[in-house]
Amino acid sequence: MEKVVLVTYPEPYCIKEAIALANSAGYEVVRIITQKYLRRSRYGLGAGKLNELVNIIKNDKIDKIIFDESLKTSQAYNLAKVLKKEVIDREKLILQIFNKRATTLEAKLQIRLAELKYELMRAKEKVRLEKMGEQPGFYGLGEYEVDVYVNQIKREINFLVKKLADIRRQRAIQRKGREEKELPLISLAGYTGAGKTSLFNYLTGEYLYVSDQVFSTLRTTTRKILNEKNILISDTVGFIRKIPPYMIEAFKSTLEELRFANIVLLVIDASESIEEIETKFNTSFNILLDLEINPSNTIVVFNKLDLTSEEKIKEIERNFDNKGLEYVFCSAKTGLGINMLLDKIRSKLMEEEKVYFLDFQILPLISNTIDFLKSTCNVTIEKMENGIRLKVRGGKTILRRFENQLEYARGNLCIKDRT
Ligand SMILES: Nc1nc2c(ncn2[C@@H]2O[C@H](COP(=O)(O)OP(=O)(O)OP(=O)(O)O)[C@@H](O)[C@H]2O)c(=O)[nH]1
Ligand SMILES: [Mg+2]
Repeated sequence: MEKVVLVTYPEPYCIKEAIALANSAGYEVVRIITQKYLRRSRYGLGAGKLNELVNIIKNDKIDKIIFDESLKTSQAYNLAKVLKKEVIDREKLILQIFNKRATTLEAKLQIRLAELKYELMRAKEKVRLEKMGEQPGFYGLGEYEVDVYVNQIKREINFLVKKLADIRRQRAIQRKGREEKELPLISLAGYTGAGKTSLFNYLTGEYLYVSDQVFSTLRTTTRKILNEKNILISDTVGFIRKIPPYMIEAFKSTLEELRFANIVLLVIDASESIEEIETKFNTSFNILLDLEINPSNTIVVFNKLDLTSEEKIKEIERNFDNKGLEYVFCSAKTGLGINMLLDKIRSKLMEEEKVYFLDFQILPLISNTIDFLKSTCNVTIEKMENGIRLKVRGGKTILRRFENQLEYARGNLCIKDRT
């Protein structure tokens, strides 16, 4: 294993995550340097810390430096010049992990695409620095060659985008087949290490790879939930803080499955500190919103209940009660709480959303029924020219009952009109 110095932020969860990332990429962290602000213009870090780093490299056997933040080309170059060691920034580190884990063609293409985008952003600057003769590599490139180099990257990007679109289309066809059979789909989402795959394995009887390294899962797998009539569940790749937007874009097709799910289970590791739970919840929830997933189709699953104290559970409940989201506690390891989760899934699947147009004439006949709907379902009312538009989200049985009563009332109205 290559030995590295890790430069990161002083917050415990940042340190923990950065070490996990470094280990997943196959590095051994032998020293850690922290600084509150890592985006200084010349070196990312300040002069004092840079000195500390120089001394560590002088005295210890260090192969590389991992910098837990995105570095501009000029910063990476300045650092490499002073330290005489390769510096890997956070983006590159994540790419290396993705590269190690990728097994499917799609995952490999997505990673190549992300790499090219990383490269494209830095290409011009790199060529400029190399032309100044200060960095070895492809020196002597003229303006013309720079264009050739940049165009080459762009061409490969276009090719990959098309190829990935093909693969996505293929998947959409498969998905359509599933939709036509109307099989409800549940998708697992959440921070890496939350226990999505463990939960998937518990619910399906599968044996997918589970580990405490980051990004254990790099592709979507879909199976039937055991003992349920045709409910499908998908395991997906994990989220992480501060993934650069261009990478999210590259991985979108893997996460895309989430958009077509009837229910998204947002899995959170409840055994971590409240601070960490909040941060990870916010990160994951924002990604779901980015993917245009409706919060009312989401169930937050606090996993690792077996490692969570009574006190912690109460604290989490206090924090989440006012968020207006459904949540449940369980353990993918012991199975505790899983029945409750399945109950929630079943009753959510029973829900649907419908819109009714009711003219003013009919309203007095069904006002009690509407009051009942308001007390049990999610109802929005919009006034129209000659009636109201009623949007209702709720249990299927309640909606059917309402429709029957509506039909009955309309029937009565017809009889009254005729007499
Ligand atoms: N004690 C305990 N450990 C759990 C539980 N669920 C998962 N784990 C452990 O947590 C670690 C991460 O589990 P995974 O299922 O791989 O997590 P993941 O969310 O799929 O992670 P990525 O695939 O990296 O996104 C593993 O070491 C699991 O054994 C649980 O309920 N209790
Ligand atoms: Mg997983």
